[in-house]
Amino acid sequence: MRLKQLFILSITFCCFAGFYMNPLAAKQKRTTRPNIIFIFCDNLGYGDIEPFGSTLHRTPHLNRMAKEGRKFTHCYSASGVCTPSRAALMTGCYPRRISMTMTDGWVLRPVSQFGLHPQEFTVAEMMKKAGYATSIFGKWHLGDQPEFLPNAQGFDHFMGIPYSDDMTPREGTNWPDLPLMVNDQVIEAPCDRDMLAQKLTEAACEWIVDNKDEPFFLYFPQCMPGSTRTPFASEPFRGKSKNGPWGDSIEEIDWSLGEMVRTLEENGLRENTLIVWTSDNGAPRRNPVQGTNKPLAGWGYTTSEGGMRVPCIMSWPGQIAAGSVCPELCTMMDFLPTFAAMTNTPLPTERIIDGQNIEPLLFDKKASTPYEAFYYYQKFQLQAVRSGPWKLNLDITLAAQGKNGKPRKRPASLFHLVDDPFETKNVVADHPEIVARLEKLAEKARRTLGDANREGTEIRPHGIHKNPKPILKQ
Ligand SMILES: [Ca+2]
Repeated sequence: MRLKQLFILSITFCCFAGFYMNPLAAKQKRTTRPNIIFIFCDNLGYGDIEPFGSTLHRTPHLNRMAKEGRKFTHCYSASGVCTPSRAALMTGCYPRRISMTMTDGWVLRPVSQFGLHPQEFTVAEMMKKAGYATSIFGKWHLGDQPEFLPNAQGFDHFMGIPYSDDMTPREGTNWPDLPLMVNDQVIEAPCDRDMLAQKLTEAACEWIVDNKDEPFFLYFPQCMPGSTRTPFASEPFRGKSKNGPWGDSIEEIDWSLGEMVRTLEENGLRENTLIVWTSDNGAPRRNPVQGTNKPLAGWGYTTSEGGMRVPCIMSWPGQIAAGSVCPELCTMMDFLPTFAAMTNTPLPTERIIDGQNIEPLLFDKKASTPYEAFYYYQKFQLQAVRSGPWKLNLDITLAAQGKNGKPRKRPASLFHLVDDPFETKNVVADHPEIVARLEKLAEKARRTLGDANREGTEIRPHGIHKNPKPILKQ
């Protein structure tokens, strides 16, 4: 009898101890096989959606996602422009490390001889190794020759456009009609850009249903709001927002998220799916103004905060705390190592991966950033460094911009990004010791990753394809 009482007592104690010592024990156990949907918008600004302060665009599905998930308010793209930012997401590396910072200019052009090196290890290849079905629906932009396209970089299935939506035939080029592709076949050229979001969303939802019995990784790089002056949207959204074509396209992107969530729910997959929603770089400067990066300063295509800090929301019911905010620094390079950790998949050891495992930032409210420093590169040039709340814009000469542009000297400036998010107070003269510390961190990056007119010691090449051919409809 006493023994039985003791037994019950100890069981009770263990339960309580377990409950109090490990809050996660009360939740459902986290699987190492979650489905992952990664939605990546093009040029959508920090302040362009309601959860990040927009009062112009209606984004009900993102509002719900933020309410049920976690907002990351200091999440950085590794570049202010498309190709390098996507290269960083795919490889977990600074674009400079894999020589994807400057290939044809700012970004890859159609019929380019350059592309993401086929020997780079992509997040899709990692997910394949973990036993996942993989797909991409949307804009690729890491090379348009066969060995650079998604099917050669770890994706079982590809539907979308090989580069930006504004890269259509123009004088003096051999650029083909913008192709809509399914794997290596062109199914439509020129592609009807108004219908892109609709068609890709519908196909992605079908793919989810077809692959519901195995773990899947679905990468959805939305083509919009994209790079044209008049972003595209289908008829139900065209002319409906309060912000012209820019707003219409964002409201359609929000609808697209809603369709994917609905498909997950209808198939009993929502509890087992992590959704990440973010953008590849900030909204570019336009006249009249289209997108906004408020409350951050600066525009897309630059190393300003508005150019590289992006809205990011993650949601996984029962696992990620609902309605929470993570103000810790994380980057687009972190998803490869994080998904690897989440699925217990070993990463290659023979190469440097710059990203960090940010699993703690997803699941533990008290976790802090693993970064000592984050580096802002523009093409080859290191332009700024962040450590803790401090951003140091380096004392440099900026390359010439535009037709009649001249190189421009830019003196150093220092901002406290938490106390002064809009960067109104340059305190470079007040904190020589912080400047010196950040300068030292910058030098560390210059040595290994390089800088303008300086070769890094630890960089890898991009791919080259001699005699590139345009992608044509057969
Ligand atoms: Ca972009």
